[in-house]
Amino acid sequence: MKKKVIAIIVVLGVMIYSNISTCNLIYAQSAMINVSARHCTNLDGKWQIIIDPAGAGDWRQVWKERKPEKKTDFFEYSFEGGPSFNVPGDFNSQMTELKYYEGTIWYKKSFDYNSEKNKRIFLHFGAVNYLADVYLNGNLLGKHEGGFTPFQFEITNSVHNGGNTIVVRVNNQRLKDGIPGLGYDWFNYGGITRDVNLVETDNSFISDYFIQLKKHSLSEVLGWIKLNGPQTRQNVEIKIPELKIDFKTKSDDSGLAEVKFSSGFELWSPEKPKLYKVIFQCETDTIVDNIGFRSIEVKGPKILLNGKPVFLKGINIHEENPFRAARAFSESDASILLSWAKELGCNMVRLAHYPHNENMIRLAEKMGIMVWDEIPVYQQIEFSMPGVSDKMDLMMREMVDRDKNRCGVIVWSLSNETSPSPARDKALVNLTDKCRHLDSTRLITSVINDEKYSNNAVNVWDTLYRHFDIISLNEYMGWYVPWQGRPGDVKWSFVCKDKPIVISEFGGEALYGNNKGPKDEAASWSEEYQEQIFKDQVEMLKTVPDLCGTFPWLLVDYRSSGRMHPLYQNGWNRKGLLSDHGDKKKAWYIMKAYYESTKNSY
Ligand code: GCB
Repeated sequence: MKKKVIAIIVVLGVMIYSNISTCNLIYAQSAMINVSARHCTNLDGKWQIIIDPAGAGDWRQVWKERKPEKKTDFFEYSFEGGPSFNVPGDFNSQMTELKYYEGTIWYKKSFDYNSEKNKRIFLHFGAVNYLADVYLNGNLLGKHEGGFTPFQFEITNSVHNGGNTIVVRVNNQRLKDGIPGLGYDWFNYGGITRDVNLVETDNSFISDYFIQLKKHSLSEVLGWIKLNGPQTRQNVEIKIPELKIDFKTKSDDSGLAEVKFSSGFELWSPEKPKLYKVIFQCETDTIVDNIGFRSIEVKGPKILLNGKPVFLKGINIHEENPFRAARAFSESDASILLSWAKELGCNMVRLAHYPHNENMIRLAEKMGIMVWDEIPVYQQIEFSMPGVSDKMDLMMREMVDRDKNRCGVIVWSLSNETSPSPARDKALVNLTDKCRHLDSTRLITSVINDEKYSNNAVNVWDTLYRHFDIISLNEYMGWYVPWQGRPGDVKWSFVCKDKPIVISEFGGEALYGNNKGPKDEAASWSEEYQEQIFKDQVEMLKTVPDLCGTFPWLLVDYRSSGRMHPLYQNGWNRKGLLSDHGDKKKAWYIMKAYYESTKNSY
C-alpha cells in the first residue's frame, strides 16, 4: 500500500513537473549590455541551498516553500536550517561531499525591494552552469540552458514591494544533447558561478549598442544603438569627450538608431591598449562604457591588426583559480591568470573552451591582451539531435551579444575538435554564417584536429576550413602523436591555401618537481620530457608555412575528472606550463624564450 502511494506521488510529481517544463516553456531574455555600468543591487553573498541528488524537489515543488499550517502538516524539505553557499561560486568546491557532484541543487535568496514609479527591474545572472529554472515568489520566471553566458528576466510586474524570494533550480548533469555534450576534458563546476544583480532601468532605456571600426577602415565607426521600452523614437547621442565627438541621431519605431561617424583614433593595440570613455545617451537613459578602436582582418595568409601583420603569441587558459581548485569568478582571479600570460610574453589568450567571465575579457583588453572567445561546441557534440543547432546558435549569440564592443576580442571561435560528418559540417557552416551576419568585423574560426600524419608529413585535409578566416589546428606531436622524424623536417600540406595558420594547441604533461624519471619516456611524466616536447615544437613551428600564431596547451594545470593517474594526475590535467600552485615548469622557459625571440609584427 505504502509503495503504491509513493508511486502515485512520484507519477503525479513527474506530471506536474513535465507540465511546467513542456507546456510552460519560458526562456530567459537575452541580457542587456554592460550591466556593471547600470544601477544594480548586487545579490551575491550567501544563498541557502538544498542538495537534491534524487531530483525530489521537482515534485515536492521546493520553489513554493510551503510551511506547515495545521498540526498534521509536514513538508520534506526546507531551506531553513540547511547550509548556505557563496554566490558567485561553483558548488563542487564548497563542500567536500560535492566534489564530483553532477545533479540538482536548489538555491534561495531573499531580498527587499521598494519599487519606484516608472522604473523597470530585471533579474540578471552572469552565468549558471548548466540548467537554471528561476522562480520569484513561488512563480516560474523562466529557464536558461548553457553554463557560460548571461541571461535575465524582467520582474517589474512580479516583484513585490517589500520582501521577495528567488529560488533557482541549478542542474549540472551532462546531457547527450547538451553543449558541451557528455564528454569533455575540464571540470564540470556546477552552480551560480557568476554575479547575480537586480538591475533597475527607466521605462525606456538603452538595452544594447554595437560600435566598432568598419571592416578595413582605421577611422570610420559603424554600429547601432537599441532602445527598449514604450518611448522608442528618441534623440540619441554618442559622445567621446576626449575626441570631441558628439554624434547625434534619432531612433526609429523599433527603437533602433544607426551609428556612423569618423575620427582620428589612437588605435588599440597590445603595445598601447588605448580605451576611450564613450557616453551613450537618449532622452531617458545614459550609459558609459570604455571602448577601444582597432581593425582586424586577414589578407591572404596574414592577420592584420590595424593594417599591419601581427603574430599571435598566445596561450590557452581555463577559467579556474588553481590555488582554490575552483571556478574563477573575480577580477583578482582574472588578474592572476592574465598576469602570468603577460609574464610569458603573450599578446593573446585563447579562453578555452567557453566564454569566460566578462571581467576577464575587460581586464585582458585593459592589459593589452587580445582575446579568442569560444563557445563550448566541443568534441562529442550530437549535431543530428533535435535542438542541438538551436542551442549552438543561442550560445554563439549570447557570447557575441555580451562581448561585441570589446576591441580586445579579435576571434570568435565556434567549435573545438568536433568529429567530421555531414551533420557537423552543415551545423558549423550555418553557425559561421550566422555569426558573420551578427558581426562582420572579427575573424571567425573553428578548431580542428583531424589532420593526418605519415612519414613526417602532416596533411591538413578538412575542407571545412574553407569557411573560416583562420586555419586553427591542434597538434600534439611528441605527446599523442610520436615524432616521425626530425621535428625541423616536418612537411605540411593544406587543402585550403592562402589562409593564415594558427597552431591552437600543442604540448604534453608533466608533474611539477618530477625530475627523476627517464627523460626520454613519456610515462615518466617528467618536466624534462615536457621541456623536450617544447624544444622540438619550437623547431617544428619553423616548418609551418604562413604561421600566424601559437597557443600552447596550456597556462596552468587544471582539474579534469578523466585524468586518473594516481601518482601524476590525480584528477588534474598536467599540461600546464605552470603547476596547480603557479610553479614554473621547465617548459615555461622554452616558451618564454620563443616569444621573446618572436616579433609581434613582421
Ligand atoms: C585537446 C583539447 C583540450 C584537451 C587537450 C588535452 O585537444 O582541445 O581541451 O584538454 O587536448 O589535454 O588532451
